[in-house]
Amino acid sequence: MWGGYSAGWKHVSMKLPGMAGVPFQLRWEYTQDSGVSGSAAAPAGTTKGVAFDNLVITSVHLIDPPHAPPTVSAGADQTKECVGVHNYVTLDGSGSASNSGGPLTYAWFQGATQIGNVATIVVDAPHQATTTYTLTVTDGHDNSASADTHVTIKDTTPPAITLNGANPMTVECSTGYTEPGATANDVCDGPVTASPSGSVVTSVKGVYTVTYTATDSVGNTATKTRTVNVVDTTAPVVALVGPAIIKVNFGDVFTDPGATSVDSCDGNLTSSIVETGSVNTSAVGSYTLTYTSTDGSGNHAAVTRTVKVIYTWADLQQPVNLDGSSIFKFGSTIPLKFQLTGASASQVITAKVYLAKVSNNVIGSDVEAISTSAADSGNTFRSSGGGQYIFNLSTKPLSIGTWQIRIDLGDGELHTVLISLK
Ligand SMILES: [Ca+2]
Ligand SMILES: [Ca+2]
Repeated sequence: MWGGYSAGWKHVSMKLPGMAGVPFQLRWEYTQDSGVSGSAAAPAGTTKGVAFDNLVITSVHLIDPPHAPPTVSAGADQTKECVGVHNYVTLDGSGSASNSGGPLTYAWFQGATQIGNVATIVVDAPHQATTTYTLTVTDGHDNSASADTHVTIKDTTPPAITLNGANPMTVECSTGYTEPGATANDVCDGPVTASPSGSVVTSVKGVYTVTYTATDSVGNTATKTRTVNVVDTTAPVVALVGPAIIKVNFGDVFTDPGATSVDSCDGNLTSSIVETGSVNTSAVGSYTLTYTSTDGSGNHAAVTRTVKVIYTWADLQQPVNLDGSSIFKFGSTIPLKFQLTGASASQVITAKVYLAKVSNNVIGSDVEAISTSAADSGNTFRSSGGGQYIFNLSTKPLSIGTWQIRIDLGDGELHTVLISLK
């Protein structure tokens, strides 16, 4: 602090940091010299001084000690994951300290713009950037100090994808697939697009994968997949070719017209139809043929056909009119005659006749001749050889009116004719 010596004066320079503009007091003790000529001066200006002549300064006591500058802390640098449009971050300057014992004032800056005036502030930090914030603290003696802190907001999180509809999804073969889509949300960016890729061929059974991709604004990409199972639970459609009931004459060759099968998924399955049952045209009766078709997924369907092997005959012969117009005298005997034809003629069959009253009215118009032969008992026709059969029907047990005559050849066919008794 002794700054020099000139013209018999000891120069004293004093720098008191933090005391700018602050009044202070110096006290000193001195011993008057023998000349008794001491004086003092206090020149204006920032450099205060006193001049003493013939003084010996023995001590200097600072009434207000020098003020050390404050300690500033803007807090540690921070890196935060983006959480949306706003990313609020606390800047904590509370670690700053006034080393002069007085209160601190705070000034936060982003660039040249002041953004806060308290120790701890919350800022909305820019997304996907590193921003520098500066804290300047000033104590009551105009001592100030500044420090920077850095806030980095980054997005390292890909969007989250949510599938619409079921996963896995089941689609019936050949019914079509409507893409149900997906949504995606990014924590930082909000809703983003989820685009599907991959195709579903609904006409072909199988397992398909549709991949949905969503990318946020900084290139974080997410994918999610949907499994689409194209299945076939639908049985083929089997259809008869030709009628469901076919009559074939005894002894004839039966040609099976078959059936067709079309499956909505597997296409034409006609060639793989399995037919069960058979027809023997050498034996009259009803036969069932079953046509079963099974698709590649085990779905099956069947249709059946009835084949009736019947005797061929030349119908009831005269005197019975087939149109129901015959009238016979009540109590007479009616000759019922028929002739088997074709291969049937060689057969010996059991043919029976049945009667049922239809009405008390007479509907016939032609009075027929009657048999003079004895009536047959029972109801079984007699064979007279060569496929010719006869039954002399007694009408004595009957009554006046209209009757239905039913002839049963034993082949399941229903042969009826109406006659009138008068
Ligand atoms: Ca993101
Ligand atoms: Ca099918």
